[in-house]
Amino acid sequence: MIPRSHPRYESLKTREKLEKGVEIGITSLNGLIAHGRGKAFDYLLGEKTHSFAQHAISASSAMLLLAKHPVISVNGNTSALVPKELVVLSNILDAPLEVNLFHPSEERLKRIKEVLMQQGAQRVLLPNKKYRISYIASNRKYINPNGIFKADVVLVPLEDGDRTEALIKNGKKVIAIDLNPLSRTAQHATVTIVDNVVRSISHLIKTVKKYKKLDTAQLRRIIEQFDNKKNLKNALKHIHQNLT
Ligand code: PTJ
Repeated sequence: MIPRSHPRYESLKTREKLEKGVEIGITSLNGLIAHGRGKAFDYLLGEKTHSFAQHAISASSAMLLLAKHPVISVNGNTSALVPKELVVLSNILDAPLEVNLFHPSEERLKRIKEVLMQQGAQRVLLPNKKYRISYIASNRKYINPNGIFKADVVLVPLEDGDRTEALIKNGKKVIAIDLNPLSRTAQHATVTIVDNVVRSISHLIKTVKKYKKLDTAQLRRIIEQFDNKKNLKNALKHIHQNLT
């Protein structure tokens, strides 16, 4: 049990959630390594949600609200870290959750679905081996015909590098949440939220709720004003300033 007074309480609680994820069979061991990599970048970012992340969250919210078929992709890390928040977002957007794993495991797919259903998810889709996206060799190529197959916008919080590029080549818009602004995912996404998923997901929920009142023209303007390359440069500038 981690005492609340511990100066690294939040960080240690997050680590504990992933350990539990491994114990209950939803997170892969590789997920722990991925977390460590993310954490290093989080230190460099000062463990805060910065204005560049807020800008990306605004653009993402507008994009998700304008989408015809938005889909939220879930993996072993996000299902352990923010399952409830993913379900809330899915319900507000009426967007299905689709479990998509890099490290293939039928057992993990089932368990992650159970965890999301326990949190009140209405639609949790699993990959169907008859459907796939092109330009990708890994297990992530398999998709669901009612989810990513017909999606125009896919939210991919925290994942390995090759799928974002493939999704874009398959004509999808991709919103990524990634602490590493240099990762392939971050560099290739349509919108990149450089922030910890643990912090940014609640900001995303809040902004989507707020923007639900806006009309199409207002939402389009928010997207038009956003420049992902410039925003990524700001994230890197911030890391550089922190280091010097
Ligand atoms: O459950 P699976 O099999 O689908 O596997 C999921 C992982 C995450 C293990 C898999 O996709 C993987 O190996 O990913 P990578 O290549 O380690 O990339 C993960 C990316 O997420 C890295 O760029 C990390 O910096 C970033 N990251 C890690 N933790 C967080 C994060 N970004 C945002 N919030 C985090 N908490």
